[in-house]
Amino acid sequence: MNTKEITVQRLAWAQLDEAARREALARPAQSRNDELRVGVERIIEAVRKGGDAALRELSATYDHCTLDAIEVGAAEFDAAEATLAPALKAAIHEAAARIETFHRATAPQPAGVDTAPGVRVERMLRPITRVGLYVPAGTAPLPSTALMLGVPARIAGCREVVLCSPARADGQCDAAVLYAARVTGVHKVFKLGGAQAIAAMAYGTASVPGCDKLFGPGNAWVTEAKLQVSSDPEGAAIDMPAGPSEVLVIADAQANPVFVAADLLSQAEHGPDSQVILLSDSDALLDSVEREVQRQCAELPRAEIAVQALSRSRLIRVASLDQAVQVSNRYAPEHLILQVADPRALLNGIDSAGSVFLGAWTPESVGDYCSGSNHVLPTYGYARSYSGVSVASFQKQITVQQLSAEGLRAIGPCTAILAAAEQLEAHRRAVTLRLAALGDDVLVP
Ligand code: HSO
Ligand code: ZN
Repeated sequence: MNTKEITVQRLAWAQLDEAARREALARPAQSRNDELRVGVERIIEAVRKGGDAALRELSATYDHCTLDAIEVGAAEFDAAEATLAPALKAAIHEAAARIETFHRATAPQPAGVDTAPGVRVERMLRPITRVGLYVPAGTAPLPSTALMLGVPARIAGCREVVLCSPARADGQCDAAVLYAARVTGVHKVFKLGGAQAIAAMAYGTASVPGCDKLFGPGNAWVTEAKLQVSSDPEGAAIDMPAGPSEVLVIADAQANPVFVAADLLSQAEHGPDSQVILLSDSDALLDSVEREVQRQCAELPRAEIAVQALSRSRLIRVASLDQAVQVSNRYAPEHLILQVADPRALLNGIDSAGSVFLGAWTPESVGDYCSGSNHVLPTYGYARSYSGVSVASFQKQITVQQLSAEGLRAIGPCTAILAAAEQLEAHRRAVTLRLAALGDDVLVP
């Protein structure tokens, strides 16, 4: 394709006023329009009322496939496996092993401490019982997402792990997605996509178990459905609000423009609404990356998608790398790449980002697949307040406390005084009548 028409906006941060700076870091608008909202409401309603029959109808309408069984059976897993190249199967195992290593090492640990003599306070961890994983399979099926969700769910020990991924028109799911799901030990896989998959996992049908929490990326319909079921107490919790994928690269004069351009394009090829931003203190680097992006983009099979994403992307000249860090924190990118001479020197200043990639030899793709970190990350500025998926996302933290008589003597008066201040007399008495039973003079008010 002719990629000469690629125009990436060039800006100089110092010359922008506040409104222009806001505009420069604005994400492509996510329209939560009425059509989408009402369309998803209808699908959820249909699944709640019609169960499996509704799922078959909706799959015929939206995925153009006729489903006999909604659940993937053992023979289908075997058939899928038989079609895969040995190298791909080995890569899936290799990636799963490193994802497991990192997620085990970073899993929360139980904790306990005496906060006063005779006052023991502990935190124990329990898996969320039933979890639902969504693996998209639109223009690019993502077996890696099955690994990123299935591995931490298994480490957490979730009792029922359900996975949905849309079937193609031939009624089958992507073979690599099925293989990856099996490798992670997911319990049940369903050939379902879109809002109907989310509705099925949130409310349950005869075939699909209802789940306590739903995970994974998806298109606007999936995202809207996740938002709707998460605001219904009878629905399900969700991992995070999701938006289109994005990357912000900070590069200095010594950065290799070929590498920088490749990283920008690897994010741009995800979808037309993906966003890529480059910040540099070097005009020469910005020039050469712009040329490289044109050159490399022309060679990509998904150039058309990348060109659309690039049309909303920005190359921004900053006065210094410190200013680049400030701009990055303000944007709060899903992925942050630091292609600078001393990336660790910038790391201390980073406050908000989903995942950070340091130096010339760390393409973002390795985090997408197999370095071990998770690729389900907060987008759209949610990195200001959310973290990526981890083992903790699949767990509940339950606190436990036990006092001896000595412990109650130590902290009972503090409780009683605070309860009196809040005029909650029953709270106060729950303490004072015990202290009286211990034979203590109850001097607290
Ligand atoms: N970069 C995507 C994840 C992904 N990339 C999957 C390739 N496959 C969002 O973090
Ligand atoms: Zn990616």
